[in-house]
Amino acid sequence: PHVTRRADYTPPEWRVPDIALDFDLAPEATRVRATLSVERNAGHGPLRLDGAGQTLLSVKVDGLAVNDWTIENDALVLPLAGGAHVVETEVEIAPDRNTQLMGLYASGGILCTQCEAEGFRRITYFPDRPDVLSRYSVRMTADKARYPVLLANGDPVAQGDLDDGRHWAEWNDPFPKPCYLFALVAGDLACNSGSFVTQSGRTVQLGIWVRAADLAKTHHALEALKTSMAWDERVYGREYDLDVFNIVAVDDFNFGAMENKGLNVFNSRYILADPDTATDYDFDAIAAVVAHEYFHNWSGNRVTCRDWFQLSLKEGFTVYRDQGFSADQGSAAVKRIEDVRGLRAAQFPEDAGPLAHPIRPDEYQEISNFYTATIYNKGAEVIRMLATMLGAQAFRAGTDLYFERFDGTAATCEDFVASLEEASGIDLTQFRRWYSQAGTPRVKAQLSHETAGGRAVLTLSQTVPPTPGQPVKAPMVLPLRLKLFGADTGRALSDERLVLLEDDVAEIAFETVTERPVLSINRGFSAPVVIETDRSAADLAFLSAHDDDPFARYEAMQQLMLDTLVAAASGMHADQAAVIAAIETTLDNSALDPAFIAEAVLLPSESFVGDQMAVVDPDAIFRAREALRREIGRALEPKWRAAYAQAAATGGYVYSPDAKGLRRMKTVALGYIAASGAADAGALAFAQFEAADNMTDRQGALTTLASSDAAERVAALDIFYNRYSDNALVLDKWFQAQALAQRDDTLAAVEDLARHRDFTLANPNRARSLVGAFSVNQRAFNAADGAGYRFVADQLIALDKLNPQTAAKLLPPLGRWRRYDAARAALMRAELERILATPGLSKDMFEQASKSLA
Ligand code: HT7
Ligand code: ZN
Repeated sequence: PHVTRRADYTPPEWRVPDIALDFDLAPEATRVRATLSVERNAGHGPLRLDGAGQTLLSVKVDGLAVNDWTIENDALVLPLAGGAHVVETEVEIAPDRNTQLMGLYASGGILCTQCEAEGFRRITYFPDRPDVLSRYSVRMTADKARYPVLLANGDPVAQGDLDDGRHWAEWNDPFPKPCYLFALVAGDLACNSGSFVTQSGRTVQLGIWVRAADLAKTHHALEALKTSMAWDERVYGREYDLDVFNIVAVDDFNFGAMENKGLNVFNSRYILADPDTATDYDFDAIAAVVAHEYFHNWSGNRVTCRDWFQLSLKEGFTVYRDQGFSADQGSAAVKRIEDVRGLRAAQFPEDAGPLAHPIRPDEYQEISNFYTATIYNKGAEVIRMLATMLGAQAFRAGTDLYFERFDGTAATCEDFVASLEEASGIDLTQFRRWYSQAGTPRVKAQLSHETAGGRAVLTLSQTVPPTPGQPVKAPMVLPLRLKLFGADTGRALSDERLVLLEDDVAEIAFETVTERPVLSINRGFSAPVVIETDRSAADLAFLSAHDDDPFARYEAMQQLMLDTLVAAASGMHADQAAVIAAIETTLDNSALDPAFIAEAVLLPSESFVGDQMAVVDPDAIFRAREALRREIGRALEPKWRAAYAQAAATGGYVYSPDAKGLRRMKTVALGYIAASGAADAGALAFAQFEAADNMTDRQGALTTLASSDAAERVAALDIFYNRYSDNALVLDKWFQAQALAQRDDTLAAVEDLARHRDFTLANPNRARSLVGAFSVNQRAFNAADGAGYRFVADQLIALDKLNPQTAAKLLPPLGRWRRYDAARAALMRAELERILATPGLSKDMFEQASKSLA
C-alpha cells in the first residue's frame, strides 16, 4: 500500500490562483468544465492534477487542444513549458452511481458534494491538497423543475432561465480556499431564512435549506447559528465575512456535517428537530455541530491546514471552541462530564489499541481513517491544556495572533503553538510532545502527611505507554489542577494549585496541613490522563459529597463505582454499600442541579469497566454491573420513585437547561426502578412512553423497555415503529434501541433487523444505528461463540463495497482483540483475516484491518 509521510512534505509545484467551474448537472451524467489559471511555484516538474473515477473528455492549454498528457495513478499529468498557463478540462461523472458519498452524489433527489478530504478529485482534475488555495467562480445549469435551487460557495452573482426547461446560476467566492472546501447543491429545497448583523454592522442572510416537509424542524438550527455567530464575535473576536451563509441538510452523509465556505452541508440528523422527533441530546448535538461548522469559518477556512497531517490544527481547535460554546449554553459542569465520558469511551481505547496515533500523525494510507477521536477529541484536550496553562487572556492574545498572522494561508500545528508561545512568553518546547507522542499518560499520585509537622507531600509520577511505532516515550507536560480537603471538617486545606508535572517524578509540598488531607486531583479533567491513587472508598465518598469542583465530585463517584465493579467482576469483595450510600447522599442534596445528579449517579459503562481490567471479561462485567444496578435500585427504591415523581411533575415540554435536567433525571430514575425488579416497572415505563409529549421521554422509556422482559416491551417497539415508519431519523432510534438492548436474544434480533425492509447499508446513519450500535453492546458483540464478531464482519464486508469510508470507521471494535481472552481474541482475529482476504477490499478497510492485526 502507498504510505504518505509527514516528513515528505514539499510545497506544491504549481499554484492555482483562480478556477472557473461550469457544471451541466444531471444525476446520470454531469459534465464538468474546469478552467484553471496555473502558475509555477517550485520545482521544474509537469502539472499534476489529481483525479478519480471521472471520464476525461478534453484538455486544452492556453485555449488549444493538447494530447501530450498522460494519466498516472489516476492523475492527469501535463507537461507545461512556461511559468503561467490556462488549463481547461472537461470530464463526465455519474452522481447517481456514487455510493461512497464522496465528490458529487445524489441523496434523496438532491445533488450535493462532499470534498473533504479527497473528494474534489472525483469531480474534476485538480491538485487535491489543502495548501493550494484558489478563488472559485461556479456556474451550474440544471433542470429547473427537478433542481429549482442551485447553491454554491460564496455569494450569488446571477441566475437565469433557458428555453429548454433548464436554468442556471452563478456564484462567486472571493476568499481563496483549498478545494476540500468547495461545495455545490442542486435540489428542490425550501428555505428557513434569517439574518444576522455582525459586530461591524454588516447584515448576513442566513438560510437553512431542507425538503419542504421538514421546514418546521429547522428553527432550532437557525437559532443555534445566530447564537454561534454572536458567541464567536464575543469570545474570539471572529466576525463572519460573506453576505450569505447557507446550510443544506441531506439524508445520506458520511459524517456529521461539512464546513464548506459559506455553504455548509449537513447530515440531516444535525439539523432537523422538533420535540416530537428529537431528544434533548439531539437538540444539544444540533447546536454543537452547527456551532462547530460555523466556527470552522475561521479555524479551518480563513486559516486552513498545510497538509492533512495538520488536521487537528482545525479539528482539535474547533472542537475546543464548540465545547466552550455548548458549556456557555447550559451547565458547564454537565458538559464537561459528557465530553470526558465521550473521550473515555472513544479516544482512550483508540490510544491504547493498534490504531493509536499522535494528534499530528506521521503517516497514513487513507486519510479518511484519521478523522478520529484522537484528532478531534484528544486534539481539543490539548488545546484546553494550552488554554489552562496560558490563562484566558494570554490564550486569547495567542489565538488573535494566530488568526491575524495566518489569515488566508495554509498553516501547521507548529504555527499555532508558536503563536501561543509568542503571545504568552511561555516556553512550550516540551509541551509540543503532545503533538508527536501517542498514548494516554498515566499518573500515580501518593499523598503522605506528617501529623506532627502538618506537612503534606504529594508524590506524582508519570508514564506514557508504548504505542505502535513508539516503544519509548519521553515525559509529557501535564497540567494538573489539585487541591486538598480536610477529612474531618470537610474544609479546604489549600487553594487550588495548577501543578505542571514535567518530569517522570515530582514532589509537591503543602505546609500547615492541620488535619488528614484528602486529595482532589485533575480537577475539571485538566489533563487527558489516567490518574491512579490509593484513595480509600471512604475518601472517594467524601469527595463525591464535598469537593467544590463539580467534575471532581463526579469523578470521585465514578472511581468509587469503578473500584467496586472491577472488584466484583474479578471475583473479589466489592463494597456495594459505599456506592449506595454515596448515591443516596447525592440524591438527597437539594443544592445540586438535577442534570448533574443524573450524571453523577450513573454507573460507568461496561466498556470503561473493561478498560480497567488486565483481561476484559464481558460476561463478568455485565453480571457485576447488573447486580450493582439492582442493589442500587432496590436499596434506594423510595428515593428513585420520589425523584421520578418530582421530575415528572413539571408540566408540559420546554427546552431549557432546567427542563432537560429533570427529563434526564426522570429516565435515570426509571432505569433504576426497572433495575430493582419492581413488578410495576414495565407498566411505569410504558405509561411514560404513552404519555410522553416529547421524544426524550419516549425514547427514555423505550430504551428501558427494550432491555427488559416486561410484557409491554413488544407493544412499545411496535407502536414506536408504526408511528415513525416514515421518519428515517426516528427509525434509526428504533434500530439502535434494539441493537443496544441488554438481552440474551439481542444478536438474533439484530440479525433479523439486518433483513428488515427498512434496513439498508446504503444510508450511513442506518448502518451506524444497527451495526455501529451493536458493536458497542459489550455482551452481545462479545458473545463467546464469536457470532457477534461474525455478524459485524459480514456487514462490514458488504458495506465496504458501497461505502468504504463508513465501513472502515466501524471496524475498530474488532481490532480490540488483545484486550480479551485467548478464545475471543482468536475469533476476532479470524474475522479480521476474513475481511483482509476479501477480494476488492478498499484501501480504507485494508489499512484498518491490517493495522488491527499487526
Ligand atoms: N471537516 C469535516 C470532515 C468531514 C469528512 C471527512 C471525511 C469524510 C466525510 C466528511 N464529511 C465531513 C467535518 C467537521 O469536522 O467539521
Ligand atoms: Zn470539524
